[in-house]
Amino acid sequence: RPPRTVLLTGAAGGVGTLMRGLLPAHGYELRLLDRVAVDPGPERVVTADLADRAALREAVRGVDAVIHLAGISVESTFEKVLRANVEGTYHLYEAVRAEGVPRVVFASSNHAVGYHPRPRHPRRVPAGELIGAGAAHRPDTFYGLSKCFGEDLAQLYWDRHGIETVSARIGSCFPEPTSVRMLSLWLSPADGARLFHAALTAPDVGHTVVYGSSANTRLWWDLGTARALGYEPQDDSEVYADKLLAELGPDDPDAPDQANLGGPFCTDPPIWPR
Ligand code: NAI
Ligand code: 15L
Repeated sequence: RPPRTVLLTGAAGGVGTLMRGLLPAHGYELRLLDRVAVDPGPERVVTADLADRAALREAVRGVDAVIHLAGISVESTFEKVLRANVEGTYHLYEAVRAEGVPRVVFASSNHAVGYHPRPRHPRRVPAGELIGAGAAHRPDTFYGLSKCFGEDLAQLYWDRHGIETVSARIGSCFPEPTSVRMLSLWLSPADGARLFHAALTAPDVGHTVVYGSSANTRLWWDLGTARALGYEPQDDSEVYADKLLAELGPDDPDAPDQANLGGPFCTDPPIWPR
């Protein structure tokens, strides 16, 4: 039967709040988990940290799938990333395994492959030059490294335990693109919900890696594996291009903070221990 009850972790965050609003129209009954309080609503809510194994077991009990968004979502100290994204994602998968949940959709990130040079075309990139889902991990931060770990953890739990995952390397999921780089990465909230719906319902995904973006004219990566799940993006960031380019000017593919997929994550002062 198609999945119906879905646990949304990280439900209080930006993407979680957007998906909480949009996924019920695709037929889902959501359960929400976050370590901070979520705005009250009709859903069952679990306020717990990913370190709380007992709470995770209870939260996933009886759901058809989990959309795993919870965690640190930008660069941070190694210790914080380790705790929330590495250990936290492991605890989530252990709960999923113990309770027999068949599928997870994992919010990976473009920063798992952030040090790949970006295509240099100023606008439409020829299909043959798009970055593929098989691109090697090239994390640009401890944060990106934790997403590489999450993808590998998902592969292990598929190979060892038969738990399916779609790892979605999300570009930038916000109501609107706000930088020239985001013209290439943008995942509109409505397309985000379409992508999660496809990832929840496609048959036999095993562990599949997809990029999460809208059908942007300036896309840098190949949406082929996402489309193969049934994802049909409807939006294109190009409608924002004139305004953003007039305000900000074109990006320079030779500038160190714009030369790679991960953009400024590749050059932001890292949070190394002293
Ligand atoms: P966010 O930072 O707004 O939300 C993350 C949520 O996770 C927060 O509500 C936070 O309280 C919760 N959380 C953090 N650590 C936790 C823990 N230990 N236990 C329980 N809850 C915890 O991030 P956003 O933008 O909503 O992103 C959601 C997910 O998607 C993240 O995993 C992020 O890495 C990923 N992603 C987001 C992108 C975007 O464009 N927004 C792009 C690529 C990936
Ligand atoms: C991410 O992985 C972050 O979670 C999000 O906040 C954005 O920074 C996004 O990548 C991006 O690259 O724009």
